Amino acid sequence: MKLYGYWRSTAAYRVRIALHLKDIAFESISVHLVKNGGEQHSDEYSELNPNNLVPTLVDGDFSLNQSLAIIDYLELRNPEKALYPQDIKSRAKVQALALDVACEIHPLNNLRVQQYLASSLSVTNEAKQGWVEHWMNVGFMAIERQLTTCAGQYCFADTITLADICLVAQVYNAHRFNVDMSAYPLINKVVNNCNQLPAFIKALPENQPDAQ
Ligand SMILES: N[C@@H](CCC(=O)N[C@@H](CS)C(=O)NCC(=O)O)C(=O)O
Repeated sequence: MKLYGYWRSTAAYRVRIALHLKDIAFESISVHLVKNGGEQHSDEYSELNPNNLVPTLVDGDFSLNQSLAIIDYLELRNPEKALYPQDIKSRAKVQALALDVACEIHPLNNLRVQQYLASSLSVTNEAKQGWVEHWMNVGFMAIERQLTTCAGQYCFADTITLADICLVAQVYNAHRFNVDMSAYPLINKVVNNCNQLPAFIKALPENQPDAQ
């Protein structure tokens, strides 16, 4: 299996965590998101993923984009070490938490959005930082409230799920952008617990071969 990603990509980070949790061997192929105007825009990569975004998973002659679709594929392909609870209501709750990160926070702060703010709308670095902090805080506030009803050691009781995978990667990104996380004790606790686990440590951006 091959994973096209980038060490700092939060979406690729999610998939790496899932692969390590499931003990699936994979080869990482780096797509540098900044060098030469961004390798995600190269003809070769565009052929593989017309969205020009990472990650893309290649499993034999099958390729797939969208980190949550990839994780769902891995879950069905390798159901042991499940990333979702069995009970359908719990499963739906976990999915909703994951989507709270993947749909409500991540896309607004993506590289291409930030590039557009700066280049087409002439937004200053300071205002861009304000944008990032605003959308992260809106999302984290809602997640923190939800965790009061469902968190245990992890987002959903005491078992690792897709929600933890998404949250850990997003909080990494928040630290990268110096977002003040002090208002989110439950998020910090859950992320701290996850980051003690070998799969999460192996998946850390700094532990990737293309980390600079
Ligand atoms: N919804 C997509 C998001 C993918 C995405 O936005 N990836 C970012 C890195 S985290 C990217 O490739 N950005 C490149 C760009 O914005 O040009 C997923 O979950 O896979």
